[in-house]
Amino acid sequence: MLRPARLLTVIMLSLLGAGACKAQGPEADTAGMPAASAEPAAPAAAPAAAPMPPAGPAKYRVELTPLWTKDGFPLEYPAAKAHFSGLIGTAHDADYRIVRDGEPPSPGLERLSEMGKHDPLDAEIKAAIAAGDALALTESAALKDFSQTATAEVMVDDAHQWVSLVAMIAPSPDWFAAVVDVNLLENGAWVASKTVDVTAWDSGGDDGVTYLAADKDTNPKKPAAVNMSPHFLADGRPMPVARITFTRM
Ligand SMILES: [Ca+2]
Ligand SMILES: [Ca+2]
Repeated sequence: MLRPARLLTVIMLSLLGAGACKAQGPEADTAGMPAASAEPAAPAAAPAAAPMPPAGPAKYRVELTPLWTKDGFPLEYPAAKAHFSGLIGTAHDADYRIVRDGEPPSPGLERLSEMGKHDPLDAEIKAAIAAGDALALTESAALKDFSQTATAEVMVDDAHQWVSLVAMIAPSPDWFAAVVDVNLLENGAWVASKTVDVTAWDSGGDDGVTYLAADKDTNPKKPAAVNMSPHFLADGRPMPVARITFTRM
């Protein structure tokens, strides 16, 4: 049984509903329809989902905070020399990747991972920019004082929403820190900020197995992969070597 107040509400809503139908009925019935059409009336089209408006270009501040310290990574930690090379990377589409898991490194990624040099990875990124697959080159200075952070800026737009950044873990045979395909577009809008773990990778360009191993070039190149060397594992799982925070500018 409906209580009187509730019953009254139901009646009023019914009347309002009927009024609304009446008000829009004639328009809806005749709009664009021949009066004597023999065709059955087309069912009312569901409102089309509004196309997502473009998010437009955006710029982010990139800040890398190192976690690769002697306390966290005690195995053979090269304390006297430990540093990250300058970050290098770009925002890109699905056709360009700086790092492809399971595929051999480009010459630029191999040299970055072994020597920390941005050349020729910067040229590879510029070629991707020229091809329309990447947006702009991002670089930072090297980070040698781990009480500090490394900073840079990265541009993104609708056609290049994935951000990948790499830096050499130095000294090392061919190990590098990377964030791969970070998506800063959520629900059609650029996030205000996002913090992601930075993972240690092995580029597959050198066979050394310790930080200070002598050069041992790998030929043919091995597939790049997350670094499963014991230097970076805790309980069998890779530990983040840094964190990167993206903050919209
Ligand atoms: Ca290697
Ligand atoms: Ca090599």
